[in-house]
Amino acid sequence: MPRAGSNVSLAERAYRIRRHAVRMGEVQGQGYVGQALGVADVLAVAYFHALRYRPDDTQWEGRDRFLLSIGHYAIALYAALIEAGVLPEEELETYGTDDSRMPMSGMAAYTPGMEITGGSLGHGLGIAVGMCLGLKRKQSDSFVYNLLSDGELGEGSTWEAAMSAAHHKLDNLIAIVDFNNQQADGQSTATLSSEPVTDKFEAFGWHAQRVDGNDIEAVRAAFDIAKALKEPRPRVIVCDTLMAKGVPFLEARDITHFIRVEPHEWALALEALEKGRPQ
Ligand SMILES: Cc1ncc(C[n+]2csc(CCOP(=O)(O)OP(=O)(O)O)c2C)c(N)n1
Ligand SMILES: [Mg+2]
Repeated sequence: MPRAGSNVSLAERAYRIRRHAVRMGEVQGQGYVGQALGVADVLAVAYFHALRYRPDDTQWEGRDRFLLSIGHYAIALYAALIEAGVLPEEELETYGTDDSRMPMSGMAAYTPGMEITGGSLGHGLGIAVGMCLGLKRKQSDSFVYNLLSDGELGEGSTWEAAMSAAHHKLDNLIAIVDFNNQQADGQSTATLSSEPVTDKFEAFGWHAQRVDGNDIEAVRAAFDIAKALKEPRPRVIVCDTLMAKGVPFLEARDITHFIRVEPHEWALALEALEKGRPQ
């Protein structure tokens, strides 16, 4: 469970997740920092409101599984796992270096709390379906969450998994799409549009919601609805997010898939975050 008795707000958690990510970016001088900043609010709600887990026992059988399809978003998950007390904060200094438990692309075998290795895009939802079936067979009440990207909606395997999840009535599956409308070559909607996304999931038999993924209260409400729903079908929450949210000079860039900044600009990014820190 999230740390007992904690009265730290979700907004403060999101701020700290962003700060950890920027500090990791600084270690390497570059990275997928924009994704981490964009999805920080969703991760704060996931790790400090929705998920059931034990920070000191990441293999605990009763945990909810959080599957990161998108290996390049590992920096975002490390930041959340640091904040959740799964990984020590000092370790972020090793991000992306040889023998680190925090490689630039997420590896399940390296990092406690990283359930799958997800760098080859479009496989997370299929793995989630398998896990959901296995958990049901064990009569577990754990949920499987799969964070996938809007770019992954262009993969046929995602839709095969979506069809299969509905066929098997997987009410223990909650997919979260980080819809930042960016993928490597530019806007997702201009590259291969998946719109209207919620209609598509509904047509596949899912319960679908769409929220502003940078509005913590809206995200929290959507997670609550997805968890409480008494319908035998999988659920998806499409979260519209802004790449690099919280650092205006990075938000303003056209291409934010992989960010490089001048050495002195990391301090400016931390200052920008501090300005937006919740009171
Ligand atoms: C199967 C597969 N195809 C292509 C890639 C190369 N690739 C890495 S990230 C990426 C962009 C995918 O879109 P999204 O995850 O939405 O990007 P972001 O929002 O992080 O910019 C691509 C095409 C990959 N990792 N796996
Ligand atoms: Mg994207």
